[in-house]
Amino acid sequence: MLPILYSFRRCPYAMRARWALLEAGLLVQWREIALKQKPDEMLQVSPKGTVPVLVLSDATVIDESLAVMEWALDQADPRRLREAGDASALVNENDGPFKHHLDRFKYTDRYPGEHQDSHRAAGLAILRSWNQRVAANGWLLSDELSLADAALWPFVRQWRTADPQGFDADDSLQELRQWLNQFLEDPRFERLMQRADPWNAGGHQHQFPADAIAVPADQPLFHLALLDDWQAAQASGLYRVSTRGMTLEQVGFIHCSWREQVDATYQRFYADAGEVVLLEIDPAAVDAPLRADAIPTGDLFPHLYGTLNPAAVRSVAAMPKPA
Ligand SMILES: N[C@@H](CCC(=O)N[C@@H](CS)C(=O)NCC(=O)O)C(=O)O
Repeated sequence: MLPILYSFRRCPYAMRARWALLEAGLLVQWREIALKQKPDEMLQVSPKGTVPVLVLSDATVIDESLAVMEWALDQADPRRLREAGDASALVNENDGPFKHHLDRFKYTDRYPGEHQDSHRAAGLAILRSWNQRVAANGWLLSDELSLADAALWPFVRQWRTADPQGFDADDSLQELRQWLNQFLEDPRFERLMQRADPWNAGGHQHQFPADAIAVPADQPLFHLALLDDWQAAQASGLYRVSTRGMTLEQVGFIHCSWREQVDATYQRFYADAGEVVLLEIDPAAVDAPLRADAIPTGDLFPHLYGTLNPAAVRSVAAMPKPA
């Protein structure tokens, strides 16, 4: 059974959790909630009543967003978000002081006696320190995307939503704006923000992501590989090429096909390549998550969210060169 996710579309904590589920190639039963009318089923498993809440198939309840991210990345971390350094200090700064100032800057009328300007100044001081990090490194922790980046961007987006003109015109936030835009322009963003009516037990049961399905375990998968890459993988024991010229780390998954999709993929991407082999993969033997995701045309393609273990490859055939 798939895990159950209680979520709220615009909640930045739920957004960071969904981002990690997307990264890890996971599918969940998606229960969108209304904050004003939380379902009893959710409150029974997590009486504190905040989203996100993830309920695993063994009934384990994870009801802190960062813990949901950690759990998801334990299943798979193909872009190595957790290898870029320790995210905890930045996450604490975000979830503590930054969120405090963000709420009081954005919703000042809900906090009698608070002054918007002082919270704007304090929030901006934190944003500027993050801007300096991004200007120096490319990302918050290093020159690689990390868990800190994935955990913080929904909150920076919320700040921008509260004051788009101020945020966009501030010279001291230039690099942070570009950093935020990379998330907003990422195809994952649209998937993250899919809509669903609030869940009820008798209604339609959605999955997240809504444009994905589980990969059947009994239908072979195929992957086109350059012969040199495949031979190197046999020597090293791991194959990490996503598609021609792109690594698993760059893309986030290894492209695969079902049998009827192989020829078109070959014609499109490999017809002018050197020696190409067709790997037949047993989906039941891979040791990373599989998810079939819709591409922009709406067609579903199976994706492997981790390295390909050569032991899961059942046969290797040379692809005939086109006549
Ligand atoms: N520390 C929690 C905070 C989650 C949180 O506060 N979520 C908000 C929505 S953004 C919530 O559910 N609030 C409850 C409510 O508004 O009733 C986490 O990281 O998951």
